[in-house]
Amino acid sequence: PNVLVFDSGVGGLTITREIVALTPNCNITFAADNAYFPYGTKSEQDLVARICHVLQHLVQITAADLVIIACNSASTAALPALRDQLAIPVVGVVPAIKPAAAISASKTIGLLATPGTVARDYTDDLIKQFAPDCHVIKIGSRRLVDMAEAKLAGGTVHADELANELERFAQPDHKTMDTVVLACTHFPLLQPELSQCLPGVAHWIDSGNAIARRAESLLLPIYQNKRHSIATNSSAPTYRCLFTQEPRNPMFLIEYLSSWFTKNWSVVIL
Ligand code: DGN
Repeated sequence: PNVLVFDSGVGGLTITREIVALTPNCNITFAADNAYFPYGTKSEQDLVARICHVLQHLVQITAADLVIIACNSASTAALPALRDQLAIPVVGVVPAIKPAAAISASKTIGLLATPGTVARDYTDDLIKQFAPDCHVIKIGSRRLVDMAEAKLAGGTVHADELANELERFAQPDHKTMDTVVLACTHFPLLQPELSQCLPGVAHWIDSGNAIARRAESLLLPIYQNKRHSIATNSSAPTYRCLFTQEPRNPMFLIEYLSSWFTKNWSVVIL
């Protein structure tokens, strides 16, 4: 099977990593629409138009059997439109409020996302549905996305800049916050730095593993149809990254990917 994982930037790689770990025999294309980066500050209307247009093309050229929208900003805006448009299953990544509410002992949860995701009704509905008994402190940050992008282009994450962005979480009345939802796929890339900055947070929740399990369950019937075994695939799977414009430091990115994956990734600019 061919799996397409999509984001506006390198954040979707955190979801890709979990998918490769769980279903290593799929052909994986990670596609970043970096020519239209960042999605996190665009209007819902612009995102729906752009994502539907790009995905139509990407699904065709990759012969995808399954697409994963590995971006909370895109998923909370465009999932219904994409599901209407595409004939293949579409998995979205949305804030993991439910597991966070279940694990938080203090019932004070931080939600770290892009400004778009934080402001969307979709996110408020998730909170109402899954965390009605929790106090949810939201931070919408575009800067953290840039910091994650810079890190994967070889840059340094500065602790004081990170602390500045997280200042809202440091208010005295937020001392009881024990759980933070990483509701942007870029943010697990900053996990070590975030933990250092907020040592009091016991649980950092991202959607990677849950999404990979959902993808696996949708892929099983596709494997069966294609007469492949999910455990052993005779032909070696291919892994590649597509970008809609040249990434900032492709050599560093390839090196970074080789620290995650045993197999080599090819990088293609569309
Ligand atoms: N990775 C995206 C998300 O999960 O919301 C954000 C990327 C962006 O364009 N800001």
